[in-house]
Amino acid sequence: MFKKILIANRGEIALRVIRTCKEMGIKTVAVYSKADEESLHVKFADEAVCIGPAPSSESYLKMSNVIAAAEITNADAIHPGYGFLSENAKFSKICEEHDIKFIGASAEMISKMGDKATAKETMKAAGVPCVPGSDGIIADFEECKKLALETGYPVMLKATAGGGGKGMRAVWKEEDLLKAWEGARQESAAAFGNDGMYMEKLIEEPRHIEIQIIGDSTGKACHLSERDCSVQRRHQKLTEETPSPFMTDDLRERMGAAAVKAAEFIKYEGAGTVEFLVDKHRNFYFMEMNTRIQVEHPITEQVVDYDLIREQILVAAGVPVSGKNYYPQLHSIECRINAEDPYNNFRPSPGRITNLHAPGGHGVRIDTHVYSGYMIPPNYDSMIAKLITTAQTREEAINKMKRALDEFVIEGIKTTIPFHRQLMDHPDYISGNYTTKFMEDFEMEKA
Ligand code: MV4
Repeated sequence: MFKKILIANRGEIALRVIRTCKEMGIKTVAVYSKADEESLHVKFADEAVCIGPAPSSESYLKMSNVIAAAEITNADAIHPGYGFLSENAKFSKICEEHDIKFIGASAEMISKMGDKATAKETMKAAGVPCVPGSDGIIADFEECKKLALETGYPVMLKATAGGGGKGMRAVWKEEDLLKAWEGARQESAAAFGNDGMYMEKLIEEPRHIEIQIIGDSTGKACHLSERDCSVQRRHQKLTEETPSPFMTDDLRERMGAAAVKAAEFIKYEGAGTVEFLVDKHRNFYFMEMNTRIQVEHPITEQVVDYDLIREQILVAAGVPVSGKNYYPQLHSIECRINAEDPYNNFRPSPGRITNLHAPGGHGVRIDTHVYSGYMIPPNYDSMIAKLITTAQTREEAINKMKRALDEFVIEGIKTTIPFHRQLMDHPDYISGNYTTKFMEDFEMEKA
């Protein structure tokens, strides 16, 4: 078992990993930028190393500095959290070359799943349902035009190096295809240095339902059921829940089995998430595979009573997984509390928290690194806390979320608390009748 783990991240996820390491008797090393000198993860870790100035590119993303911190503290493993270097194949490789265990996927796996067209071809070969469309990358516009006719409009053009909607274009009729093709390729080349495109039949008003999987070093995998992440704004998840209100026992069995098949086919090791698009007829299609722990992992932990970070560390240390699948015994909802103003187009609202009162009580979990007096730096993403409620039924979990949101006081900055409070009163949310289009039509009621 590892003696010392360096956490190459910040904020709530750094705290989350430190907590589990402490429970496992593993020493921890925090890395931090100058802007994070007063952060809790620095205070909670056994050791802390400043790896550079505020900008991520000169600190949390600077691989040489992260590796140097691991070397001087003699850490035997690195947990990357999510974002930053968590899906950076080069970093995974550098860890391997320095004999430091990367608690995540191998460089080959990250590259394979990170290239969306390759990931899809792999899943097709594994027999996982995929959206009809191109076989891999489209060679040129002539082939694009031909494929769109074969697939049938509307179609979705997607960047193979993309994800999160960048370089993606929905095309409803042939006369719009050329402009979409050129626009998507330019956007993808600019964002990723890669203009490779693939095509899919457009799935109208899909739900985003993802399956948590864990694979071990023997090639065995299991699943821990689904998370519904359909409430998103500009491809940023706002709230997630498990079980999905759209799920049936039969669909869960089939999606879980497809995710396990995918993981075992690629001999996936560690925690991963297989994302699916689900249409209104409950057909599901592979969308992407994430080779990291996800922000929303706590709702799964809550309903199956399972520490996913602990499992990641055990698998990385070579311990086999149980192999059994896990099904939700409760209902859990996560609301992402961001330092953003929902009354002003969710624009960022960094600054000092002058007063904070966090909710508590039965079935309320808060994963956060902020505290009264904390100065939220403008350099990093805006999420400052995750409020998670868990109860026997969805109605009770929603009711508990309303009570917890009403109790949650954060003064000195604007937050998305008012948005979540209105969401919990929205008839389409309460009925569970929402898709990825929900936020397009959502309007905040004036304060
Ligand atoms: C789609 C789609 C409809 N049809 N693919 C958005 C980002 C990336 N994860 C893939 N996405 C989509 N792919 C086909 N063939 C609709 C989306 C989509 C979406 C998917 C999940 C969650 C939110 C979304 C918001 C807009 C579009």
